[in-house]
Amino acid sequence: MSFSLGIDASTQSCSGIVIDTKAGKVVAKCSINYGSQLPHYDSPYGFIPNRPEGEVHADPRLWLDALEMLLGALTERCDLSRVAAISGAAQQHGTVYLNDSWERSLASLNTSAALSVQLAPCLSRPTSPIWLDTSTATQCREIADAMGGDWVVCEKSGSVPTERFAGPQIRRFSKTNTAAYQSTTRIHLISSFLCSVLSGSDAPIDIGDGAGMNLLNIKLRQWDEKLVEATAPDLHPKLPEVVTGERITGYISDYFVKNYGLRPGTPVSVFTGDNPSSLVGMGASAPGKVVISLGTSDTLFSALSDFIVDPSGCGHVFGNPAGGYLALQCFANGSLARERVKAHFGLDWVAFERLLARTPPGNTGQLMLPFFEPEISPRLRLEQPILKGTTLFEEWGAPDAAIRACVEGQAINMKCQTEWMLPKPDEIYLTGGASENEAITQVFANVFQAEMKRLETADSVALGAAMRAANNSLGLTLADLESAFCNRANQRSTLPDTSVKATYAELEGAFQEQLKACISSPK
Ligand code: XUL
Repeated sequence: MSFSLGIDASTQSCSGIVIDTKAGKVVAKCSINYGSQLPHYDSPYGFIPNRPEGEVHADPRLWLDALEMLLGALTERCDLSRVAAISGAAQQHGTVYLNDSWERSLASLNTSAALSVQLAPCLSRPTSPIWLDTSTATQCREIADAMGGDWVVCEKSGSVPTERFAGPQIRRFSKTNTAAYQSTTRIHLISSFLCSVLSGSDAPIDIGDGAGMNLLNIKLRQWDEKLVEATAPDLHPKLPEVVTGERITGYISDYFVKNYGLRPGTPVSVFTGDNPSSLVGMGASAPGKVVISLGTSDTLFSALSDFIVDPSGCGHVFGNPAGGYLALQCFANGSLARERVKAHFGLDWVAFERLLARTPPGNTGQLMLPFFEPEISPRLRLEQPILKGTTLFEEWGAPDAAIRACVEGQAINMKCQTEWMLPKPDEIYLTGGASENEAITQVFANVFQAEMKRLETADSVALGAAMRAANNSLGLTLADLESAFCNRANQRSTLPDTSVKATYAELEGAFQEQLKACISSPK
């Protein structure tokens, strides 16, 4: 038995990968897109659009249906009874609120009804705030005040109180819907919620994802009593246990044995967040390597051996599932912004890439602050992106220049915001859906003036989960798994064009000036 299954429940889709650890091969992979394959949830990008006050919520039943569709699709591609280890990862920060029927329901699932139907009555809050939610500025301030300031919270939890993080979200719920909060007996992250469902019993939270809550003392690896108290009343008993990444949380629930042919007794390892999982899947869990992931959110992250913090307060330190820390910067305007520009001009990805490739690096000085959604790095809420250049360009009349300005703006902003983390890297590992796009990859190589290396698969989150499961349950080391699945020899590499270095230094200066003007005079 050498197969390992990794699951990635991300913002817009749920993906899975099955690896054969003996043969060193990917056996099957598949992805379910929430918007197109579960359209009745009215969540085209994986969340419910147009909620008030910066709220961004998703329906947890959507994740359950997608998980079932994914496993169904995988049974058509491989024999799931050969899977001997399972783990997973989910978009970070989102919280799921459950009542006292939760554990009973998990233990007594009926194999002939959908999970989404059977577990719906356990939800004490019908929808879950996710990482795009920016509704908790007041609660962040209140938590900081109660703790003695932002930096006290940051020193303990690895981040200043942050709007999308679980703690401020829980506080807001406890204030705005006190009765429902009181009837909540368990609050899970999306990762630990799905891990519980797979293992048929209430699962712990791992330190990788748990660090994205403003509740954990990241150095002591346990809930911080003061933070927990400052967040909401009677919160401690509602939180699951915190564990490190090597914990087996249980064995596959009978529901999945009967419905999807998984083998009884298959161990399930604690789930983690998508970014910590991607760190493992990229073969970058040892310090010294930098990963950029171009997904719904764009992120840049790197394993750290020592605890450091971002002086701007926008960056984060999480736990590394392989031990030590993980420094991360998240950009809300990742794929969502690229998709908005693409949709604005009615293009597909092929045309987007063609137009991007035919425009010159530096875009003849035309630039965009590409923030459609409230941005978190830096914190900035624009009504629409800011464009600076010719009149035609500023009026959105030049599709090719607008596309280049969007991607260059994303890359330049990422470079500027992450300088606290590391000295200039010479090579960067690139992953996520948009890393498949050659023209986008070239822009990132040129802006960072660094070689971009990509694995054969862009599914590093699901791969990282499968590798972690194999490490925990099949007696394989992460180093062995890395050499089999993150094979450097098969990496595709994109070199920077050194002749455009000065062009980008100039554009970066102009970009910074525009940014400063917006931050000092917010709209
Ligand atoms: C990280 C973050 C996002 C989500 C969704 O802090 O908010 O990257 O994990 O991918």
